[in-house]
Amino acid sequence: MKEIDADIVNKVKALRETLHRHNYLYYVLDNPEVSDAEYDRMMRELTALEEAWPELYDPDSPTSRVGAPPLSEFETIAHSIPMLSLGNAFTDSEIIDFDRRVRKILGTDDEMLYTVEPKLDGLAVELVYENGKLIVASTRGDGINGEVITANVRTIRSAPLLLQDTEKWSIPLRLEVRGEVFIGHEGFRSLNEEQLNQKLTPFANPRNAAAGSLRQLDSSITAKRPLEIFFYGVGETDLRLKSHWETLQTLQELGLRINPLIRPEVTIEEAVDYYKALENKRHLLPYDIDGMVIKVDDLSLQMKLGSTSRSPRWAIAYKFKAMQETTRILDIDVQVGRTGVLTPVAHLQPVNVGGALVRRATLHNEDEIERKDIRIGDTVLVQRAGDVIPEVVKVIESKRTGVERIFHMPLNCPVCDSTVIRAKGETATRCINATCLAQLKERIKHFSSKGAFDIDGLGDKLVDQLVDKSLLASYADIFYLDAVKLEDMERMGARSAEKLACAIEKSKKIKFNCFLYALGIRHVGEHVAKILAREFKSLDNLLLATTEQIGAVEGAGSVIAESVVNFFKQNTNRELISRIIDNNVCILFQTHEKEKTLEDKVFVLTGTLEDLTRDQAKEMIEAAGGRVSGSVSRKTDYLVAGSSPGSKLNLAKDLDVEIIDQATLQKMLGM
Ligand code: 9MJ
Repeated sequence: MKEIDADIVNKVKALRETLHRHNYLYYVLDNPEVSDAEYDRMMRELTALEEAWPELYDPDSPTSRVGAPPLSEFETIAHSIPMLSLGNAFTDSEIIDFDRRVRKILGTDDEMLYTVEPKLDGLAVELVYENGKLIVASTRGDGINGEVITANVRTIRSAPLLLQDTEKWSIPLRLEVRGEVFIGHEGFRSLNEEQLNQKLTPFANPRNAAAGSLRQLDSSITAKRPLEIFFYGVGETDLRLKSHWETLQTLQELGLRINPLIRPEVTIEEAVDYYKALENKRHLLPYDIDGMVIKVDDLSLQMKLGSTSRSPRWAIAYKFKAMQETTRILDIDVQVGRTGVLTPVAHLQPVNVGGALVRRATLHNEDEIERKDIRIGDTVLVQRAGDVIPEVVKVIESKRTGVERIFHMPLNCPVCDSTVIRAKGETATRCINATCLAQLKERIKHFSSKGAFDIDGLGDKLVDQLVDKSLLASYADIFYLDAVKLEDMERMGARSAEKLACAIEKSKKIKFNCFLYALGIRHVGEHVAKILAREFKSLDNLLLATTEQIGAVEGAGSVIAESVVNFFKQNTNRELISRIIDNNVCILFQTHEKEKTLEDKVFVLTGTLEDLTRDQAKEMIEAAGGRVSGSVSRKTDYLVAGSSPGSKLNLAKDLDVEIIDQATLQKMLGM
């Protein structure tokens, strides 16, 4: 037998202690001190050591536990079938290994078929329905026993109190369903706004907000929280089911919402491809996902595969790269934005967060720095969410050494040196010097950005140069630049000058909403610009509109209305607009609403269409008033089938859903 090295014994002991502490901080206090990635790394290291040295087995090791201990305030209930957590994978080769393992256990060389699902970053729950009625709901707890949170779950709109009676499925006598409770981005934003209004600490992320909301002892508080649920599996049930996909379809039929991005019948290679597609799409989703779950589809094979003490052998979570990491703040400086707002920015010890090197993070404003007690030299948790600027989530106070320095907002603008002001009741500190070059540069960058004039090649560095050399004194001057003037700039050859001049010329045809957004009117972002463009249809109409008329538009309101009217009232702004239009900028106004020919019709897409991507088809259907759903049900009006259709085609045939091809769809769209 191998002799165990004392270093290994100590390492295992230290990892267990650390992980126990982090479990407590995460699950009980909802106040984690390390990133999930760091936690996962430690857990994997401990698991590997324990596997290599079985003599070190300890039933109390953090690896022997499925989840959190139940909270004492709630009653507990035993799950009929343990709610296991999923094993994790982080690379393609670990997924290929998973597939190999599955086939080895099953003793087959045949290709396996899997169902793939986005992995929601929320809290696992189990709901028990008897005779179609929700009777009890519980958290996963430690996997064996969960906390009873029925009253709280009853407040979640997407968790039905009664199952749907369908022709196809008679209501099961007993059904235990499992799913993930979460809070979406929009709900999270408004919840935190409300927390701040009430002078309460905002939640660090949607997951913490969902956890805090679900574990409220007073369910009237939970009722005010924007909790949602997607279902993804069953516990004990008397439904006779053959496959996981059939399970999900059945849940859907019974009125239990499943995620529309779930895909059935994929090979392991297709699963890996779908993971990449999901990772790219991740930031566009209205809720957080932290990976993709791959599940063996055939339930009899799932049974054969069984589980380890920790997780099922028939499923694996392919995690995305972590979006949170810890690092140190080296310094804090201040940036001036296009509206003169001073934003403190942290310079970080560079750190890889979810595959991108992060060097800077926004600290938002003075109040945020004070609230989070962020100091120069602090070790902090940084977070990146999609395309959003990285931000500091919290300070790791235990890493403080005493040399950290408190940051103070400057009294003067760091660019033009004029005195800055912070109005009463506002969080923002502003430079109000209208001729401040920092503001001008930012306004021009906004004007030429995507979603506005979208001028290819007019990058930030070039704008800085053009302003510094007095070639741009306003955004209207862009249209008075030419290749000759541009060629004089640093790192600008004749060809790139010519290309940029062409891009400027091309940008002169602009949709009204993009034009409005480009002007940089306070409170008029892309969304509001679209609303205003749709409502007022032309620039003249909007110029003539009163505060009341604009304020009455749904989605606008008095703050926006006042800002728009004030903007157009100022002569300098009117002159800018005239100079833009005088130089042949052509604003494209939408003259008539597209006919909503497919109003309320539900479409499902399957297979590869001839020359449309699914996203293009979806956009066209939605523009005509239709809806695109991810799965076929009785509510589906049309299944659009391309080549190599999936199982949706058979289901559509079973349910008598009309099946059409791309050409028919295009005809319906009047193309
Ligand atoms: C999440 N979190 O979205 C499972 N999950 O299946 C999905 N979790 C799961 N499936 C078995 N989609 C255990 C956990």
